Amino acid sequence: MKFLLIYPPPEPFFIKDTRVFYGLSPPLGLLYIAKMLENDGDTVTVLDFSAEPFDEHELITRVDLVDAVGMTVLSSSLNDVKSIIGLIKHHNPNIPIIIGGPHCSLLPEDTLEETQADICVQGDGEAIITDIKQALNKKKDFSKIPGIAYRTTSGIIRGPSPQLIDDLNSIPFPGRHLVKHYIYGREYNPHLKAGEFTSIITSRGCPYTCRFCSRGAISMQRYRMRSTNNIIAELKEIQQQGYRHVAFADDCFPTNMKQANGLFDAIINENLNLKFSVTASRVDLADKELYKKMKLAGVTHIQFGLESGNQDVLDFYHKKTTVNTIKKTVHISHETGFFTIGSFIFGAPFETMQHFNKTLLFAKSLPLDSVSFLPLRYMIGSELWDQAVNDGKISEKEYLVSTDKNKGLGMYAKEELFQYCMNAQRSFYLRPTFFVNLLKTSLHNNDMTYIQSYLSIVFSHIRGAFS
Ligand code: B12
Ligand code: SF4
Repeated sequence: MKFLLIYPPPEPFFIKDTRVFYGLSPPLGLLYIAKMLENDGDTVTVLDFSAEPFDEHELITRVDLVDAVGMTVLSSSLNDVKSIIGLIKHHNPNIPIIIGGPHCSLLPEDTLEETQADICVQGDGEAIITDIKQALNKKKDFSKIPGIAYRTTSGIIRGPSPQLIDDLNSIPFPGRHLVKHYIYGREYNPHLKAGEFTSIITSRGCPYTCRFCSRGAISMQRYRMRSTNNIIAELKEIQQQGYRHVAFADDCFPTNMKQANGLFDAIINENLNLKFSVTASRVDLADKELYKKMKLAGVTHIQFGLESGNQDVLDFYHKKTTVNTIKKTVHISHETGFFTIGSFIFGAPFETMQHFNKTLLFAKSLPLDSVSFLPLRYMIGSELWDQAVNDGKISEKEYLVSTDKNKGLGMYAKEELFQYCMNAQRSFYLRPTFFVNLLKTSLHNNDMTYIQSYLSIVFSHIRGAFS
C-alpha cells in the first residue's frame, strides 16, 4: 500500500496568529511508523508542515498518489488537523485516515469524533500499524486491534486496551531518509543544510511528575529506556546517513546518571564525530564529570526547564529541585562551555509581580545564553489542568489554556502576563553582561555559530510574537 504521513503546521504564536515554518526537529513518531510500513513492503512519503509552509494544492496532489493517510495530532494542532482532514475528505471521502500522537493518546474517542478521521491510535503506533493496514485490506478485524478507536456505520468503537511496547530495543530505527530534504535544527547551527540535523529519543515517558506537565499521562505513566548498545547502533546509522548534529529529544535527558555516563563513554569510544544538543534536562541530574564527558562526546547545547527563581513556586509545581541546584548546575554547564538555555514559567496561581521580578532577576544572575519566559499553560493531561477542570475553571474541551485571572487562574489577565513575558525577554537580552557571557561561550568553543544561534532564537521569538 502507499501511505502519506503528515505532521501538522506549528502552533500559531500567542500574540498574533503568525507561524514560523522552519522545522525545529523531525517528526520522529511518524518516521517510526514509516519504518514499520516500509519493512512490511509499503511505500511511504512524509509531508512535514512544520518544515514547509502549508499548501493545499501540494496536499491534494500528494493525497491523490496514495491509498491511505496518517497524521500526528498534538492538542495545539487539533484545529489545523480538523481543517486538513476536512480538505482531504472533501476531495476524496473514501480515503482512510489514521491519526495518532499525544492528543490521541489522551482522548482517542473524542479526537476521532472531533476530526473526520477513521482510525485513532492510542500509545505506540509501531505496535499496531501493520495490523491496521491488514484490517484496511479486510485481512484482519479492527475489533481485535489493541489501542484503537475506529469509525463504523453504527458509530465509534473502541478496541481492546492499548499495549505499550515493553522492549524499546525491539523497535526498528526511524525512517529518517523520508525527511532528508527538509532543513531542521537551524536554531542550533544556522549553517546546517538539509539532511544534516536530526533527533533521537533514548527513552519514552518521564519518571517525574511536575504538575504543569502532561508527559506522564501521555505515556500512560510508564517510563521506558533503551539500552546503550541500541542507542549507539542508531547513532552509527545516523552518522552513516551523513548527519552532523543530533538532538536528544527525550522528555527528560538524562534521567539515570549511570546510564548517561556509559552512553557518553561509548559515544567517545566510537569516535562518532557528531555534535549533540539536549532539548530537555533537569538541573538535579548533572555533575561536572558527566558534563565534561558530554562535552568531549560533542554536546554543544543544553536546555533546562528551570521554571522559577522562587522556591515556593518550584515546590508548588512539584519540580523537586531547588533554586540553589539551578544556580549550581547552570554555572557548571556554562563553565563546561555548553550553550546553556533556560526556560521559565510565569503565572502559578499565587504568583505576584514580586515573584515574577524575583525570577527575572534570578535569570539575569545566571550565565544563560538563551531564555524563554512563557506564561503557564494548563495542558490536558497535567495535574493542574485536571484540577482546574474539577474546580469548574476550565471546560473539558479547553485543552490548552493560558493562565488568566478572568478564568480564576492566577493573579493577572492573560494579556498582562504575555506583555510581562515579552518585556522580561527584552530586558534579559538587552544587557551588556549578557552579550559578554555569550561572547565568552563562543570564544571558549572557538565557534561563532553560538552568536548566530542566539540571534536566530531571539529573532524567531520576536518575529513570531510581534509581526
Ligand atoms: C521533540 C518535541 C518537540 C519538537 C519537535 C516536534 C516534532 N516534530 O516531533 C519541538 C521543539 C518542535 C516541539 C514543539 C512543540 N511541542 Co513538543 N514535544 C517533543 C517531544 C519531547 C518528543 C516528540 C517525539 O519525538 N516523540 C517520540 C515519538 C516516538 O512519539 P510520538 O511523537 O508521540 O509518536 C508515537 C505515538 O504518538 C504514535 N503516533 C504519533 N503520530 C502518529 C500518526 C499515526 C498515523 C499513527 C498510527 C501513530 C502515531 O506512534 C508514534 C510511535 O510510537 C514530545 C514529548 C514526547 N515524548 O512525545 C513533546 C510534545 C509532543 N510537545 C508538546 C507540545 C505542547 C509542544 C508545543 C505546543 C510547545 C510550545 N509551543 O510551547 C510545540 C508545538 C509544535 C507544533 N507542531 O505545533 C506536547 C504535546 C501535548 C499535547 N497534548 O499534544 C508533548 C507531548 C510534550 C508535553 N507533554 O508537554 N516539540
Ligand atoms: S517537566 Fe520535565 S521533568 Fe517534569 S514531568 Fe515533565 S518532562 Fe518530566
